[in-house]
Amino acid sequence: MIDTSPNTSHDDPIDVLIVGAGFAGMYMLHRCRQHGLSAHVVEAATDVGGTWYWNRYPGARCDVESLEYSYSFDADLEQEWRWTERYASQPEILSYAQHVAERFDLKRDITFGTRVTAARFDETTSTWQVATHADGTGSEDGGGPEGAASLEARFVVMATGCLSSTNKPDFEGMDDFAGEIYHTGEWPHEGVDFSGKRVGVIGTGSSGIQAIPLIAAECDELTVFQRTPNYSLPAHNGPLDPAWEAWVKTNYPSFRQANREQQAAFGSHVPRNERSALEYSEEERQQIYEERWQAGGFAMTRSFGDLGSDEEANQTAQSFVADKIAELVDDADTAALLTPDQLFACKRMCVDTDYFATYNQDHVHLVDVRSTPIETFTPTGLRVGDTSYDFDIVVLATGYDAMTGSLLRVDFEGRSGQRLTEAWSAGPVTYLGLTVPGFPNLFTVTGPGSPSVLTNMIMAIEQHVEWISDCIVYLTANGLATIEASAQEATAWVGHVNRVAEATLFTTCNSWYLGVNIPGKPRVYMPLMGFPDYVRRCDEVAADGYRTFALA
Ligand code: NA7
Repeated sequence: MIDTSPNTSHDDPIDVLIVGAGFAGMYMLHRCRQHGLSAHVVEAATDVGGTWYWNRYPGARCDVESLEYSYSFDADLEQEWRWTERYASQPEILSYAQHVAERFDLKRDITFGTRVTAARFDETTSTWQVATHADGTGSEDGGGPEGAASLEARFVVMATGCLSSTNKPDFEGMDDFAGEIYHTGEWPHEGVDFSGKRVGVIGTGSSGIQAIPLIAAECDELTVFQRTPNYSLPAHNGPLDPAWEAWVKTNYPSFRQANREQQAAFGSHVPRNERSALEYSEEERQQIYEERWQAGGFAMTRSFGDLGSDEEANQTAQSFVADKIAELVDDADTAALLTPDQLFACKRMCVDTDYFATYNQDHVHLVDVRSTPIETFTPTGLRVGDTSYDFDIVVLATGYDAMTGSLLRVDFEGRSGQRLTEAWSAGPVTYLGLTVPGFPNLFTVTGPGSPSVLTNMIMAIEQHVEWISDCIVYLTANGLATIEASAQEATAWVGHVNRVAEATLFTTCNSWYLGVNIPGKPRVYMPLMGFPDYVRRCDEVAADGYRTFALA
């Protein structure tokens, strides 16, 4: 059984309380130990893995290539771990997370089955007073203890992930539905048996697009409810090419460094063509798109330098994909309904295996719920307009309260009793996406205002964890108790993040980057585009002795 009450003595606060045991929390713990800082992790799940612990739906897979979506901080780990596919599946990524936890003996400092519910900054002691609640899901060895506990820490590091607070639309009548309902982000560990079942899937983002072909392969009837048709590029997944693996492993340090110089911190072997799409003839352009479509994954998004800034250039990518969908989908009406009518790559791009072709199967149906939304669930299914659909299982692939959801779920109370929910009522306010004015000694790994979800997350996590741990070491070595972002710097930072986004076309779509998928959430472009420039800025701030912060 895991100890659930680490260092609760008020005489002896721990240095760093880490919330979350996904890739961010695990590395943060390891790094703290390396620096001789006392640290403890509180994790709601029963094991490590974060997003890869929760997202067990069929087809769940990372769309950054496996040799890149992995830690770079330990050369031996990099060499010894063997990925089997070009794009790793959820079970394999979860095994990798478990391997890392074991290799670095992390679990002895992780309390599982427990949520941080509230945290108050005590201005007299310059520590965080943190409340936790064990929810009874407990540890894997048979259920942890239920109940509340508190602990005290000098620093709190939120490693809660960007896509971890599920969005479950409040459809009328949902409680009356007699069948089963599952959200992709809270998938049952024992799996779901779709054989012989009538299944409805709501949502066609990355999760829906990955799950739909596999659910279709198993069930009797599948009906997909689509509000917005999405762009999806073929993964062309397959067994990992041994020659490519050998090359990468021989050159890992330079390969990682080349990736860190990419806007999205991955894909240095598929460089971005910086020239305008409009500089090419139609035939040349088609050939470039076709090569990149065949290369698979996100390659096509890097076809030309102005797809994100010039509508006419973007239109050429839109037409190319529309033609591909028309080729892949037999029924012209279904193909038309699946064809996106928004800018290419404006919402989060999806990567799929056989998604569009799935609609050629007779038992797979597509229903447009944009013109007529889902009206209500019924005891036997759901109703759209005058049409009722009967289901045994409904899958909610309806996404997340992204980037801020899991941060705001904790009742944070900063200086002078200020609540984070109030401070962020008009949108998240951070400095560097790492710190929040009014909330000293609180750090957010891949927080809003940092490149985070626009990058290879593991690279972004490593950069943040290293910056945060170096900062705590600096403060400790210099006898400083607190670090706090100034309101002025944070306002300027939010302005910078917005200006960078507004220079592109990407603030115009209803994407979760803007928070518009959540009713009432302020419309603010939350992530910052451009990983390498961002890293340079963070490094400059550190090299300058964190002088843009208030240190005391
Ligand atoms: P997404 O990308 O937010 O997709 C959610 C989908 O659910 C999307 O198609 C939504 O339509 C749809 N949705 C949400 N609410 C409703 C309601 N009320 N009615 C009908 N349809 C609805 O989440 P995912 O889990 O697929 O992916 C999240 C990220 O995980 C992904 O981007 C990767 O980074 C990994 P909408 O587009 O809002 O019209």
